[in-house]
Amino acid sequence: MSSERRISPAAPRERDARIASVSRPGFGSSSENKKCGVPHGFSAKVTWQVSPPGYRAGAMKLPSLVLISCVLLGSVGCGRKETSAAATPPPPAPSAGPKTFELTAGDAMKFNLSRMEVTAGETVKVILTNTGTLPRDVMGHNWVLLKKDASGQAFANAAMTCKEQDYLPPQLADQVIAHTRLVGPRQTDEVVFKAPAEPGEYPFLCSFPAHYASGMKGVLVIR
Ligand SMILES: [Cu+2]
Repeated sequence: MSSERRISPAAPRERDARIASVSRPGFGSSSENKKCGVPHGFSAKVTWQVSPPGYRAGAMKLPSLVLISCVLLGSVGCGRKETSAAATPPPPAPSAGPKTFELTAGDAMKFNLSRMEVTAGETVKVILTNTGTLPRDVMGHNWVLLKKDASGQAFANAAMTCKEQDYLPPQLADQVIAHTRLVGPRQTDEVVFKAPAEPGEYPFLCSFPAHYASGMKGVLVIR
């Protein structure tokens, strides 16, 4: 039996080189911003790992079958059969990709999702599309996932003076688990990362000035 689960493919458009860069040279731009502390080096901490497919092992669905067999056979050796059957899990569906979330944000300064749930260690893809019309300089959006204990408010505050770094404060780079680029109207960016192993609620936000205060935030729940 093969799994029917499919993840709708992300729009193929504009997917080009976005995932790839581990440390995007364009991140802070070439000019230095003294107000923002150490230039560059921000994205060096961000991991863009992709774990092999099938990371999340499927739960066994065999016991009920084994039970039925036991009843029919009415014999003694069933315990051992169950053990051997359970030792060979079904192969993971080869088509299973990362768990994908399609985020949108427009001129109203809201994400369409404020809560996302994933499994610990799962590969996650977040696609952010700016559906607005205002210029990137006045209404850009990004998606930044922080560590569990990080403060979204503190990150947003620090980001305000980091225009040259697309509002990603280098001094708080170690609080960032993953992020997209800052996208302007009708632009899309996406990021693939491995969900943290520790369950809990991880804050995410848009770090463009004043957007956090306007409610561009949420939580990624790790189960
Ligand atoms: Cu925003």
